[in-house]
Amino acid sequence: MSRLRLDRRRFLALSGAGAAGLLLSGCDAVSRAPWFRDLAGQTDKLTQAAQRLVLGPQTLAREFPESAISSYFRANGNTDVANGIYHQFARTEFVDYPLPVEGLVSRPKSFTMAELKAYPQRTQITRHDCVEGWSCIGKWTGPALAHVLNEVGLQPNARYVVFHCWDTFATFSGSVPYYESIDLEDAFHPQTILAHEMNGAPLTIPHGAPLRLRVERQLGYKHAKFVRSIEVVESFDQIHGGQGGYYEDINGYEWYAGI
Ligand SMILES: Nc1nc2c(c(=O)[nH]1)N[C@H]1C(S)=C(S)[C@@H](COP(=O)(O)O)O[C@H]1N2
Ligand SMILES: [Mo]
Repeated sequence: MSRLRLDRRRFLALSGAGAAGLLLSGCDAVSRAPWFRDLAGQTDKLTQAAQRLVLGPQTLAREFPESAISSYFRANGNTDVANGIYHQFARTEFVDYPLPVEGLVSRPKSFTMAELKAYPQRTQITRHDCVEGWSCIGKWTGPALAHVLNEVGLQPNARYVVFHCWDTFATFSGSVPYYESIDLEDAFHPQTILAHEMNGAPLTIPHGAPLRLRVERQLGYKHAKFVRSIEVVESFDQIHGGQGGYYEDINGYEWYAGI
């Protein structure tokens, strides 16, 4: 994840001023910028492939002892949902909450919370790293996403798993929903869970009740809160801004946000 960002406008200004040599010398800030890689005809797969070459596909994110759990875990991004249907579910502690899983699956299905809780549960104490520069350690519990995907069965052309969320952000082009996506390698990773508990208690609304993704090898913005539905796709070109996530579309954040 490049923390040093240079936007397109500034880059063009720089190169206009004769600083194109910067580019040829392979300046890191420039060559790591997402728009530059697109410009160069490459994609996020570069980062992804490089990280996986070094770490191997099944590397686990570090897990911590109970004593390391942060006494205060910051809630970030949207901490509530402006949607009446969502709040109807909230009023009854989400007992009737449905989780539809659709798209390139063989048996589309709407899961109940009871079904999700009936799968083997995984509990993991991990560090959440936000791109803004803060971290907190928390304990998360939920079924591996793999159980859900195996139940619905993936079609041969399935490549990405998209998480549509209940909350929205106001942008210049109107109100847009939060969403995120991951590839199948992360989707089937053992630490990728649909968490319904945080620190041993049901997930609170600020932290994404009743279900939020934990995808532990990536930065905070990939961890979709308030998951409303899951869609399996071959490409996310046709979904919202086409970059695979809200922050990817709006802020140019990298799709693969490896820590
Ligand atoms: N639906 C939704 N998911 C989201 C966000 C959001 O605004 N809406 N913010 C993201 C960001 S930037 C971070 S750091 C984490 C914050 O999770 P927390 O509130 O439990 O700390 O959620 C991520 N997932
Ligand atoms: Mo974040």
